[in-house]
Amino acid sequence: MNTGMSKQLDIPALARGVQASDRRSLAQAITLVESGRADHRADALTLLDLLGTGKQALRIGLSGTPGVGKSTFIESFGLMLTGMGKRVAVLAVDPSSARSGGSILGDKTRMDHLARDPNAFIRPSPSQTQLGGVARRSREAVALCEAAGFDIVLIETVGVGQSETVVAQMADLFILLLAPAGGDELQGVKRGIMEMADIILVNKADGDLKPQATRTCADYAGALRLMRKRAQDPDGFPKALTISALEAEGLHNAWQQMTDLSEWRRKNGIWDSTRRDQARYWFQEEVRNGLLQLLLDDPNLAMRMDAAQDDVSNGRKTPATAAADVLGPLQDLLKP
Ligand SMILES: Nc1nc2c(ncn2[C@@H]2O[C@H](COP(=O)(O)OP(=O)(O)OP(=O)(O)O)[C@@H](O)[C@H]2O)c(=O)[nH]1
Ligand SMILES: [Mg+2]
Repeated sequence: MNTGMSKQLDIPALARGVQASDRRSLAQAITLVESGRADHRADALTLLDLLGTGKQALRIGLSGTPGVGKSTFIESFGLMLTGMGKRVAVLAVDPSSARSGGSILGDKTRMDHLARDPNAFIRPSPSQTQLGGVARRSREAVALCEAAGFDIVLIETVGVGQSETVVAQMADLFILLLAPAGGDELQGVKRGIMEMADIILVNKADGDLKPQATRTCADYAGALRLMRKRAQDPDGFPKALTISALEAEGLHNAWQQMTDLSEWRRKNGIWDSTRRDQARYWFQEEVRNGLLQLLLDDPNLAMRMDAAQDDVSNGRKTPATAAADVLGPLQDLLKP
């Protein structure tokens, strides 16, 4: 834990620091919500309650497989936004251990200018635990950035499956970054992830790759048109565009599309209803995870779980019967 956190924390002072957009306070507050310690958790809840819900940032989820250009995009897109006078926070959600020290170093150089921009705040991904923990910390970090008055919060994740769902559940817009595809086949993008995307950006539309990027973009635009119409979309969305993060091409258009979409959603009540749905979703997740944790912390139950797992792996019991045996006494407990 950070040096500044060994002492008793002055939570009201920390809250004021965050609201005044003091970077050190914000960094410290994020460290606090990321902490696994029980006393830190209590402080974190107090802090989040003190901050309450204030101004809303535009939360943009961004996903893409390794090497597609996420860091390069965040650097050039982020600089474009700060150049327009916007304040931009960047967070990373990384549930896997896939991110090596190397790519964190890579990020440092790729987001070099943005990292030094006084109107930007970049928070690298915390060391990974299970997805439930990552999701909570990221969601609370987003709330802290909002409380600190950022206009835009970019939430990046490597496309590894589950993490997209987590990011989509805390974002107002979900952007999928893709690279130009090799042949005429669509890249192995899972249908579920395509269905989450509000805007697909085919990156690297520059130099030799440009014709390929244009073709890939047309393929995806076609695929998107075949998908079921969603209630949260105006005509023409979701859509696919080409960009070059490296040459900062197409970024203004991408931003225009994002603002058009989010303004339409605000006007049509979808922005608010989505945030309400998300709040309910996270409440349910917290309760689910909390219940599970309560149970796993109980030494008796842990022993029974171990025994039941042995029975299942040895074929003495079916998974369903073993689970019913473990849960039976709990059901009795909950009976009035
Ligand atoms: N030609 C071209 N290359 C790009 C573009 N954007 C990124 N690249 C290159 O693609 C490589 C990967 O870029 P990154 O931005 O590190 O990709 P990433 O998605 O952040 O990768 P991970 O952090 O490993 O998940 C680098 O060599 C970039 O220079 C682009 O618009 N055009
Ligand atoms: Mg990166």
